[in-house]
Amino acid sequence: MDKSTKIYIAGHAGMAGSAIQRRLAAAGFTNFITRTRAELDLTNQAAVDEFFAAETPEVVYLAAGKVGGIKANNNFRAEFIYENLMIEANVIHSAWKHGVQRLLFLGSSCIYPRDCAQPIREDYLLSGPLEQTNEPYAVAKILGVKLCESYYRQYGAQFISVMPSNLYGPNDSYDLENCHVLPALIRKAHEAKVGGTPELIVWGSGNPRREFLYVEDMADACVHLMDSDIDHGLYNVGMGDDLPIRELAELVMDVVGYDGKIVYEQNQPDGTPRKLLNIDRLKSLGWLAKTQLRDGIVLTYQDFLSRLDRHS
Ligand code: GFB
Repeated sequence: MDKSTKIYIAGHAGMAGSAIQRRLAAAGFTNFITRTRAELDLTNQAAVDEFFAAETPEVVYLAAGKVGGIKANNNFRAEFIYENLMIEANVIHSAWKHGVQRLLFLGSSCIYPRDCAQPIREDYLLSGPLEQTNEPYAVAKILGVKLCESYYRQYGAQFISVMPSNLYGPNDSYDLENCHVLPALIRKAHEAKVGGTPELIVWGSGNPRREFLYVEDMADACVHLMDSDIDHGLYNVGMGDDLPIRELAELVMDVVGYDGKIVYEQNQPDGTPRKLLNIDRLKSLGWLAKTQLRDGIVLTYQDFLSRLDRHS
């Protein structure tokens, strides 16, 4: 792909979108189009269409959306389904209408059935019922996959879908009520260490298993896919390995340097028991994740500390 290709990154301020922009910039791309939420409301169809007509991007990375951890997904069900489906429908349709050459849509591993065989292959999509805590978000993300597939099958649009496992890394949210488990544990362990608190609260039983992917690796996979000669399809991206939440908590505590006692808050939801992705499809295109979980947590904790410094 030409380094002057005009690239629109929807969601450039978020954890995933900002990592994609950094990765593209490192690869020598320079011609980015970005809009803040205040400048362009992606749930507004007319505004999105006007934007595409005026800017005519050649390539689109669709990393915008309403995201959050298990509790946010469960509590704000209407916002999660409405905002995500509107953003996807508007951006994907306008991208096709205004001649975008290639588009990458970012989803999530929660699109797959709750109790499907592990590791999860791409063709298990729609083979069973979804996990209840995030069903609205998952349905919206499935819609994105099906939009890309439909515009490819009817019009030949080169729209690709990428489903990462649980992401973590720089620029994450640390809002304890609404964020994902890994940033939550970093913040809780850090505050417990600094405050001399003897216990660390972990939601649920600690038994669910999760696969974590460092966001810079996810961005690398996206750029790799967009640079390959595939023109459509659904691709899982993950480490190929998972661990129980109780082991994750121990690992985070070790990195942070806190050795208190873990207390499980059993009235909080566990969510899906396991969602390990099969990554053979992406592997066959010559891509593998580079960042081991411990190394990624060390880097993420450094990012957390640097933001504390900036805000204090
Ligand atoms: O990361 P998380 O919120 O989302 O939670 P999901 C993962 C697991 O960690 C659950 C447990 O079993 C939580 O109960 N957990 C333990 C905690 N302590 C905490 C804590 O302090 N905060 C949080 N947040 N969890 C989300 C989906 O599912 O994953 C989204 O809701 C999306 O749709 C995202 O797919 C990647 O992995 O359960």
